[in-house]
Amino acid sequence: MRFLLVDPPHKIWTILRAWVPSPGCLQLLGYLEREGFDIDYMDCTLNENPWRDLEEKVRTEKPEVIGISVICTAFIYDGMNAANLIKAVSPQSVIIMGGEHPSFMAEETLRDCPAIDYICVGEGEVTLKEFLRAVERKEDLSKVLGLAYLNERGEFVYTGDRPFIEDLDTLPMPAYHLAKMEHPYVEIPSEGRRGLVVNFSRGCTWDCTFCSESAFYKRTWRRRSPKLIADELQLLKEKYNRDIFYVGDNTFNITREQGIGFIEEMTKRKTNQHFWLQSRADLVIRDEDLLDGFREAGVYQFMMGLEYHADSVLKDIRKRQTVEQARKAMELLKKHKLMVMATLLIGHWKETEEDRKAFLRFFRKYVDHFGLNLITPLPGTPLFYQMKEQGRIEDLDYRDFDYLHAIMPTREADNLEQVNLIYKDIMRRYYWRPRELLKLFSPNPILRHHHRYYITKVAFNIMMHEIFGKPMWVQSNYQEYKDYLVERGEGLHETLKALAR
Ligand code: B12
Ligand code: SF4
Repeated sequence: MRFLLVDPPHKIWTILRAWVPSPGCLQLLGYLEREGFDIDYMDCTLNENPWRDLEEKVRTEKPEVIGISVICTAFIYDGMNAANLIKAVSPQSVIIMGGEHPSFMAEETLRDCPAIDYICVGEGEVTLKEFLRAVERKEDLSKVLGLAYLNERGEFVYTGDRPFIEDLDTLPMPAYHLAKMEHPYVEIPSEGRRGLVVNFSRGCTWDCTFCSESAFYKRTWRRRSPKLIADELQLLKEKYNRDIFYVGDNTFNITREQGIGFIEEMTKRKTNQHFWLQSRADLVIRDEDLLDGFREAGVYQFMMGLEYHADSVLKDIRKRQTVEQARKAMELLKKHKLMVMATLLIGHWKETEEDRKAFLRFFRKYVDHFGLNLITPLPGTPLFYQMKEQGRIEDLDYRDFDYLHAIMPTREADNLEQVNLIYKDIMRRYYWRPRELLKLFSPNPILRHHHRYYITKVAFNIMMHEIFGKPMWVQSNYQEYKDYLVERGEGLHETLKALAR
């Protein structure tokens, strides 16, 4: 039985301009391959004609089961469009969708898009394996944990929680050999041509109200052991020439042992690779004695979710961290010659212009890489339910749930356009300062490269767009699904057009 895993066509994020094979998809594929399944993978964003190539492949190969991966809310309509197209050209293929958003919003997704037959709720490996076996043997799917579907009467069925895999070390290496690792889009332009995103752990033990990751993994954390992490990184260096990584783990060093093990392995292997890790201020402080070791092991930057400069807001979003800790962590990183990336959240209900001035004053003193976001009530998070109850969610177009679009007004800015302008204004005030522009000539090559990329490519493009109406950057092979349907013409397209999102 043939299984095709599809990462649907997406518009690449204008800010990052990076595309990488999804670590979750590669992990699923590696697992299924080891279990002996006949698998195939299509990362459509990288295809010359993303929608056409997807349609052609499904039409000619008609795989029995097709999986669609939707890793974030902003991608859900791409996933639904792919499901509709697939169902139209191969009605006999069974479609299963997985990922965070469909897991949290399973019933809504199934009702909005009847082309999707099943949703895998939660972690995918074991559920998908059991699902494929059950489909192959025509067994009762209601016995497979972690599945959601609509039964013959149209009632929503959830088969129950799938327990998490206890030990991530039991998973095989992600299937890099099935990814288009040589494709020119597979890079992280802000970090370098040989950049890649990797992922070695799942979840987080904190419970910030806006965080979908901690909600998805129910406030648990599991990790691969440092030896296997180092094996993967070494493979990526030797076989794929990758040497700079955004490590997607939400909180890399939840335990000190993980950090110590990583430092020992990477120092021993001398692969000369560079890492951007994510952590929390309190953990950076706790591990101060390890910071030199991290740097010597190749870490060049810590990204911390510092969010805001006021303890009252940090308390509201349940950050369980203080402004003083944020300051101390940033100072320590500087002291140990590590770059500081802060992810920050603005657009809080009670926020005022005075707050934003103080916010900028506080963060611009230390931050090398300014990760400004608008607070977003991602489906599945406590914030989503809180805001829904209070009727504050004004934009329900999931495409906008990418932290760059205002979804909720604030007490002061009562329409979303105003909130969007506030965001742009802070970005402008942050980047167009002499001190920031000087970083274009920084002696630190990573910082210099990063700023040249952001200022000369991203910020310049945005400025030209806003002043002269020049188009915003988009990948050259990008095609809106609706445009594809028009181009495609003939019989099916009217039905599909009516369903298109
Ligand atoms: C890699 C990555 C990317 C890549 C995307 C690569 C790709 N091909 O999709 C890049 C760098 C491009 C990216 C961009 C963005 N990302 Co991103 N990204 C990640 C990251 C770091 C890793 C995802 C991953 O592989 N995780 C590991 C695996 C194990 O988890 P998983 O993907 O959930 O997969 C498991 C299950 O969901 C399930 N599953 C998944 N698919 C399928 C399919 C089937 C058929 C089945 C059965 C099961 C199944 O099984 C998998 C294995 O158990 C996560 C953070 C994280 N730690 O997860 C953020 C994350 C997914 N990104 C996020 C966001 C918001 C974005 C952006 C929208 C904006 C931003 N600020 O980054 C942009 C997208 C805009 C755009 N147009 O490009 C959020 C999503 C939040 C949400 N709920 O919407 C996350 C969680 C980060 C965060 N905490 O904020 N991202
Ligand atoms: S610390 Fe980070 S990963 Fe953990 S719950 Fe908070 S936002 Fe999510």
